[in-house]
Amino acid sequence: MTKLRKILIANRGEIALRVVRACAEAGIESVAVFSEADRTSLHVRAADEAYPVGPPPSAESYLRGDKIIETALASGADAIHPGYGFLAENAAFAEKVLAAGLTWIGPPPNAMRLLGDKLTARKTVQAAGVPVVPGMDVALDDPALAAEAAATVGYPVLIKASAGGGGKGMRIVKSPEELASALRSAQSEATSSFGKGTIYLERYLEGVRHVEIQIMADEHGNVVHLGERECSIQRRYQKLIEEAPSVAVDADLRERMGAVAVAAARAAGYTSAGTVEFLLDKYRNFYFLEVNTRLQVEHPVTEMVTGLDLVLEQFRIASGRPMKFKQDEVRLSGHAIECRIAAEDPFNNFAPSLGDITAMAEPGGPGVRVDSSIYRGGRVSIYYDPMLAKLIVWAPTRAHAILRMRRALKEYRVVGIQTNIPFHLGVMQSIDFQRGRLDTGFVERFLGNSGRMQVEDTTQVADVAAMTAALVAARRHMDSAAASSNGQNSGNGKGLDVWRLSGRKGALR
Ligand code: MV4
Repeated sequence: MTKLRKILIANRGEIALRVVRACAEAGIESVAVFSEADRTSLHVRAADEAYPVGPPPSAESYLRGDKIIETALASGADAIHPGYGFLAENAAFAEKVLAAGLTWIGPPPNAMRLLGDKLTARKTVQAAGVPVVPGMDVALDDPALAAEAAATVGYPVLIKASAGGGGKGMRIVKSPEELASALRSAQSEATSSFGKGTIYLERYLEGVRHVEIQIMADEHGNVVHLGERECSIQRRYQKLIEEAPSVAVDADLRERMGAVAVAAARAAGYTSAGTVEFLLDKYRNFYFLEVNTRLQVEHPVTEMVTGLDLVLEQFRIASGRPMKFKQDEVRLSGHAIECRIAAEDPFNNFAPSLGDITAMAEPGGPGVRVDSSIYRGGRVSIYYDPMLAKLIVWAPTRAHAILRMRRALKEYRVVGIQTNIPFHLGVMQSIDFQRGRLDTGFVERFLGNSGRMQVEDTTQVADVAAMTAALVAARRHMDSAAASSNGQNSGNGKGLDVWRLSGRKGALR
């Protein structure tokens, strides 16, 4: 057992702050690292110590493993937490951390290798009896072989990069004619993104749900699952909304999927937090997709329904202690939803929105959690991911959680840049979402042919009309009040209204 005294967090943004907070609660000192663009960031201000690691581009700062390990050693840290993204799933980096005599707060590098490569993961879990999406367990280097594989699997097929992530190198192929060019472009995208062009092929399943199981394993042979997250609401393979539990999963299915996820983790000698992704069809058949060997963006929804703190559990596991709980002690309670708030304009094809945040108000109140990295005066730059914050709500029921999310989204104000908050409000108001009718086609159906949020949305027209009417009324009222009383409170009650309305006008901006 190694007691953790000081942890360096090799990340930025909300997840760096999230880990700093866990350190503070565990009585562990925290060390932040930052690029030149992040000098005034919240994670830097919140950590006990902070050190620069390079210029804004992540390749010259947050991806500089050597510099980060050097900083950890110089600061006297005894462990590194990678957050998600950047170096989190880099087995070679994890090995270097260990070789430097530091504790790696993540899975063993071998397990990361075994499960991080999707083709290897498919083979590994299949050997453990896990059902996988119909496909071919061979790398597709030869186009003739690929055509044969696709014909055997049946169209439509989905080409995937073995080193994949974020949808890079993924191509849907609907007919044999499209295969050759899709193979070439997938291969070159995989090579440029991952430095490895290995691709493989699966049957492309449609009308299914994306459901993932959170697992947690310690060094004492305890492997547990913490239930599922429904993640079908994605755009361009990026998740937008996640919830726990899934309306499509009952106790029996949860137990079966959980057991399979645990078997996959055991087969790889996994420890720490991880996620096993599945597709779930309407007949309740489920198929293994891939394993994410890290703490995920959406981990808070699992925390809200289990009452556990996954980062604190990661600390326990990394220090060699057994987990605090056994499978039969994991209890799910209520419902949690997460909306990823991003600097993207939903009325303009989700174009990135850059600039300075000139004003901001975050929601609060019962059942609301905001894991955010933004602040007034902060800047959204081209250098990093557009995700600004995660808005997470918990309520006893799903219906209440949806109402709570709508309320919280309306409280959220970000001035200076565009955000996707209107998209989230639209989804919370959609009948399909409210009924839990979710599948991988949800976002496409919701946005329609244009791929954009439609301003014609009835509730929005009503909102805009109401706001315009209020502004016009306020302006008229002030003009007439100014004419009759010179803008002073004349004591006839009219003046008070002027100030109230002008205050409201200010708040509407
Ligand atoms: C699939 C799939 C259908 N068939 N694989 C998306 C992200 C990645 N982690 C896995 N993903 C998918 N893999 C096969 N063989 C459907 C998805 C998928 C999806 C696809 C298109 C549009 C939205 C989606 C949402 C979730 C998952």
